[in-house]
Amino acid sequence: MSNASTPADDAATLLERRGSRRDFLRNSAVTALAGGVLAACKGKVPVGEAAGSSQTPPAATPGVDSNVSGGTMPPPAQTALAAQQTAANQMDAMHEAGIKAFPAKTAGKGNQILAPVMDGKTKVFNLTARPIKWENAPGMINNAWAYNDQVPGPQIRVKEGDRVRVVLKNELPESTAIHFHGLIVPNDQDGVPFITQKPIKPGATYTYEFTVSNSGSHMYHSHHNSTKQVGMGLLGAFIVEPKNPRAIERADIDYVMILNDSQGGYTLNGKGFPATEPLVAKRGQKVRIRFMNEGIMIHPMHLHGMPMTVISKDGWPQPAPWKCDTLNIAPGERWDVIVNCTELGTWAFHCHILPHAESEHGMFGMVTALIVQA
Ligand SMILES: [Cu+2]
Repeated sequence: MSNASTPADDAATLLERRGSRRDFLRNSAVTALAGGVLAACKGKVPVGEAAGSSQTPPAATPGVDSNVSGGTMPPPAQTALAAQQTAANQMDAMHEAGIKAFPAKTAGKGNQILAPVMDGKTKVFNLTARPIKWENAPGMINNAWAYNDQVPGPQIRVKEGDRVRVVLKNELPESTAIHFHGLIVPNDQDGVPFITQKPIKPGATYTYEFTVSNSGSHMYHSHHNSTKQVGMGLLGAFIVEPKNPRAIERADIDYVMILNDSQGGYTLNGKGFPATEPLVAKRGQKVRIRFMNEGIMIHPMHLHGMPMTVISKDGWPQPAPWKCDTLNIAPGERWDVIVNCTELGTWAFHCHILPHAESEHGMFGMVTALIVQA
């Protein structure tokens, strides 16, 4: 007889693992919630027991398996189960460590709002593109190309009707150009080398200027050698607030979530879990999330606990708002949703292409959480 466990053993073990995993996620999410970085949440959500404490395997009694009801088990099977439990404990410890580290501190923060310099009534945004080092996840420091030393680049936020000037200084080792993705601009401001302009050479400065006519969640990014340049970080949000907002657009919290999947790995706003930023709201608040995909893959973003109401696609109002819990964000797309934060707790929020979010080593990449506090 081999040491391999029977199908029945496997099923029982699997069920136990699933149960432990549910407890683990629930307990550790709350543990993370109660942790230092989110100290403000302390005491507002019941704190469960530490996840690790439930992972201790039962004491071994030769020939008796306390986890399989009503049965005795020959010694070889018992040995196999003990080995499985040891392996499970090791795997679970890695998962727990990742959750407990969330939200982990890393150097650098992208998507920070860039204040314009006023030139008369024109809002001037100065950008410098250059190579930097960027910490995508704790200890994971990659070469990046960035606008103003941020990945994503600084957030440009203007109002419908504004006159905008973007001045780009190229300190990259190759030519570049900026495309204003989603904005309706004069053709010669569209930022595509050899279609609407010459490439901006290393060391050169180039000026774009236009009046913003369509509101919504837009982007700016390189349109030159773009697989590399956008993949390395030359991208950012370009938000245009409408002159006359719809009632459904009113939100207490406005959150931009830029997805990317290239040189820096799977990231939300330039960071992979556990260095991603949680969304924190009070119960009853409305959160607006502006999804933007600057990557090369689709990412179905799934929010646990509460539906998302889709209000806009690529900046354009939807004919009627519609609800979902998983929203596929394709490259280049922007989707605006409203989450009515009705349910207390820490809710996982992640890409549902699972290899973008979790491995045997635990969660990574496109994972964050919506934390709803009392
Ligand atoms: Cu994904």
